[in-house]
Amino acid sequence: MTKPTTTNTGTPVESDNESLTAGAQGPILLHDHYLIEKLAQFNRERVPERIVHAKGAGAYGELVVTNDVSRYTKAKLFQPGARTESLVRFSTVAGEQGSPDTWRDPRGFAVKFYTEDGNYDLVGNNTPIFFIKDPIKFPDFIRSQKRLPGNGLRDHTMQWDFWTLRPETAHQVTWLMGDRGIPKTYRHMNGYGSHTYQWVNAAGERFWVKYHFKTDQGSEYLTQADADRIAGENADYHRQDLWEAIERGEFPSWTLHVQVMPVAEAEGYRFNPFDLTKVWSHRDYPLIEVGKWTLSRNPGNYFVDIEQAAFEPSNVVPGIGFSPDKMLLGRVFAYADAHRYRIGTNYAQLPPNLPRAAAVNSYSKEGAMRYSYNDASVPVYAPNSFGGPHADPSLAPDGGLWEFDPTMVRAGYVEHAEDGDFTQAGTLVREVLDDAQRERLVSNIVGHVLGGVREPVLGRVFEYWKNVDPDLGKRVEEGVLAGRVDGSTPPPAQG
Ligand code: HDE
Repeated sequence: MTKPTTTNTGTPVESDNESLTAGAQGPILLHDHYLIEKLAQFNRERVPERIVHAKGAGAYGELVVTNDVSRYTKAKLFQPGARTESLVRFSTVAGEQGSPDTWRDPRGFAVKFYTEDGNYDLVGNNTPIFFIKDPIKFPDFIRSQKRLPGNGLRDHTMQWDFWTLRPETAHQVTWLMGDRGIPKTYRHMNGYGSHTYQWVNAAGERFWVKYHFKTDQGSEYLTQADADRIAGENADYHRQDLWEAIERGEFPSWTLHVQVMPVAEAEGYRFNPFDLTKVWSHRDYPLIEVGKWTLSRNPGNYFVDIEQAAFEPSNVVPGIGFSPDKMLLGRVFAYADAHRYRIGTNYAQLPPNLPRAAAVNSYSKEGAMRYSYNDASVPVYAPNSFGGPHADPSLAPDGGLWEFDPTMVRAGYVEHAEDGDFTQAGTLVREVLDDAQRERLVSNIVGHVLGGVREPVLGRVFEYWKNVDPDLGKRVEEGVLAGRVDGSTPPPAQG
């Protein structure tokens, strides 16, 4: 026996097929409130899509700590043997909600840990670096990757105009134009916290750390040609792959590692350790295993669990803090602001965002759509004489303390010995990629540039790549000028 259809307030309805009219051929009657409820609700089914990372997919899982890193952090979720429920959302960056999963783009790798000290959100990407160093450039950067104001079309000249005028983008663009710019699936890509964070141990000692989720499925990619074909066949290719793998019981997992830098080594390190366009060499700071992170449950409802999921870098827990990374500090403001705009002031009460292992004793109250509230006996102000919650510094997250020169300036980061916009991009090309990977990198760049980059930007593109690596730049220029997507040098002119 199926359940009777009801209105949103539980009243059984007499028909889901015919509106109420005066006679079979007569006008629809205003008091057919069920008809009105259906049409009005339908008009309001969408919340604004994320301004970036609009297209994505997600799942629930668990982190199990397999090593002892307690000498670096007192965070409860990272203690030996700790098990913490988790939610992840993978995503692309520039595309709108209906865009193809297989476009060339960094992938979001947003992880929420439901810890007993509240939610800890590690909101990273599948790349250890990013395009820019200062949050003030973020709106400009994103707009240059999206659509022209006049015709609403995407434009490769606009993209390369921004990239070549902001050379700090070179490391990330080199990474993006390589194989890892189009992962085979969300399961076959690594994840990174990207920023430098701070860990604090029980003795109050501080360490700088970087997070690495190494895929246990192996890092695999799609060629541009395969990705273009799949984009036309199935825009939801990655979302479907993740869902079906978990449905098959083929639970994807990653091994979580950290790099740890003692605070005292930061100032003398060869790269500015807080510059998000740079990595720390694994030779300098080797990976230390933390645990196994496995996804094993699909969302019960995509809109409720994933579209309304709110990840925020500001969600840190005791033992974890921020760092002088300006991009991280900008994000600490921006995400909660985005959530309040996109899914309402009480977004933290929505199912995927509600802490699952910690009580909420905040003095926040009321606001649209609020449905849980403090007991009437709990005061709504602090201080108070009636047993309301009180702040306890000994329990609070360390937030991140560090020494700095307090003089107010607008300036770039302090340059360290080997800093430079092209140094790590060049190292990536010459020391990390093999010949075949370099070949595909050239081909992808040439193909993208041939996709419509005009002067005065085109000349700067060649200079940009020659600054990354002279040979690579030469091959890109020859490939573009010969109009050859494969980046091969043109055969000598016949005759
Ligand atoms: Fe984001 N970013 N971001 N971002 N970002 C958002 O938050 C922002 C940056 C990342 O699956 C937004 O809820 C600023 C770096 C992911 O729900 C927004 C800056 C990294 C997701 C926002 C950055 C990221 C977002 C859009 C420059 C990797 C999707 C909607 C300081 C380390 C999370 C939203 C999800 C989403 C702001 C740069 C990753 C607008 C201001 C760097 C994975 O708030």
